[in-house]
Amino acid sequence: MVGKREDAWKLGAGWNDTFLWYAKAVIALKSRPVTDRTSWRYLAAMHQFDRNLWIGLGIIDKKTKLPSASDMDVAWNQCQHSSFYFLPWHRGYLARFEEIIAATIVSLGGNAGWKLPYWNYLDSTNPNARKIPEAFLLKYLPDGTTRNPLEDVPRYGQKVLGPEPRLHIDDIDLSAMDEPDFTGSVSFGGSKTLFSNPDIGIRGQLENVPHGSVHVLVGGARPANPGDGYLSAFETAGLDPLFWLHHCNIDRLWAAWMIKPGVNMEAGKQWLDGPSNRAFAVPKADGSGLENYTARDTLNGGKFYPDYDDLHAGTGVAAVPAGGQAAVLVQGPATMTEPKVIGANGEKITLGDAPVETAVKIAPQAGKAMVTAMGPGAPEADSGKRTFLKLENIRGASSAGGLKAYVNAPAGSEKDLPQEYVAGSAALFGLGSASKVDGQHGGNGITLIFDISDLARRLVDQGNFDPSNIRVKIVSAHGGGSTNPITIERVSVLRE
Ligand SMILES: [Cu+2]
Repeated sequence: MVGKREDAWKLGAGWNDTFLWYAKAVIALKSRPVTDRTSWRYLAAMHQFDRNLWIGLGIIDKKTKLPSASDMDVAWNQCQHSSFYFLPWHRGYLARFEEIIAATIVSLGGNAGWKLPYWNYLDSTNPNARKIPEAFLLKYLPDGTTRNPLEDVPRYGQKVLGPEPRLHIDDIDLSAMDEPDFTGSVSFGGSKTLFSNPDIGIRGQLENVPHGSVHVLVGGARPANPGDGYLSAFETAGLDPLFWLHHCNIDRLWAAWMIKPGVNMEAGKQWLDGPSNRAFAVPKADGSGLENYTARDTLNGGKFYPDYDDLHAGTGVAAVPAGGQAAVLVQGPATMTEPKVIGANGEKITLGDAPVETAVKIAPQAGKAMVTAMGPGAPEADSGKRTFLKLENIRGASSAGGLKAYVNAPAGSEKDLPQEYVAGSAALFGLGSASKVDGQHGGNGITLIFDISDLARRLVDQGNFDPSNIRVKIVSAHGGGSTNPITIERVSVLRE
């Protein structure tokens, strides 16, 4: 036990001290009533709560006494997704969770200073990196009779992370780390929004991959209703002890991105002091009340600023050579101009098991300008411009699905569609929650943006790019229990 958060795979095989104490603390938190702010279920409901779903899954029953209405209004259903608040909200949530676990370990007779480990799945130097850490797969604690709470949770997906063709989800990677801007519709951290629960903005690239992918790849689904594994849905994700290690790595990727040369961090008051329409809240570490925080509290010098043992392994961020200059954090307006819609398809589309094709039409003048700008001998000034495919307001009932989009691919069934035409693929983590219509909101669903700059240039070079007829083919799969189709309100092409 040290003062920094460490790589889960470097703590020792099987039942190392960190995981054994974590397991004991989880058992203690699970035994607390849901009205207790330091209980396992209260903490998970802060992410998202659905009473009927929880009753259906046996997490509570119809008679379970819930916290007061004011407690639930302030602290439950807070998770921030599709927003530039995604990273800071989760950072505060993780930090307080870690403190509660650490305090519980002390009360059970363990040492002070327990730190949340991170699951460093993209560390290419570790052959085990993509495997779920061992302690989360063992059925019993070392005594051989106590059920292991780190394993005893519905997971129907992968035990070793990789592509999932059945769900049309490509392999996870670190491409999000290349986004220079924290904020924007195409960005590292997400678009500028108010309190984003339910989802109201556009997901940052990190929130999509690896974040959303790992949720769905591990959570998976079973053929039943409700069928999503706990990690696959907002309402149950926090009930899986692995959730916290996954998010710890996402949080570390943010910390690593911050030391990359040239990145452009958000510095506006709406982000630093927001959201203005509803404050973030966590329980006090002893559960005696609630306490507010802002994104500012999650930055260097703030009460929730984390300390990691390493920001280089598995982050793609190079270490500064000895004697070299560390990057200086830039704070200011985004470096990228917001891309503009230059063409869209005509109608809402409904996805099924077979690929669905829709045509995006760009007006003649804009189309001609685009092809000229991208083609051979293109004007220098245009070479850095990016082109995007936007899938707007994707809606569906299950969260454990995925989709993949192709541009101008040849005719054929999905297995014949070559990878070279892929515009992007994504897990649809939280789709069910984001699509829900209730009294207060209409359910915007999820909006995804894929960078198709290279693909579009290649298609122009091949003479396979008619701006008046860009053929977008989309395949999708939803979780086991749902029979409702996935729909997409509009498909558009954007240019910087
Ligand atoms: Cu998450």
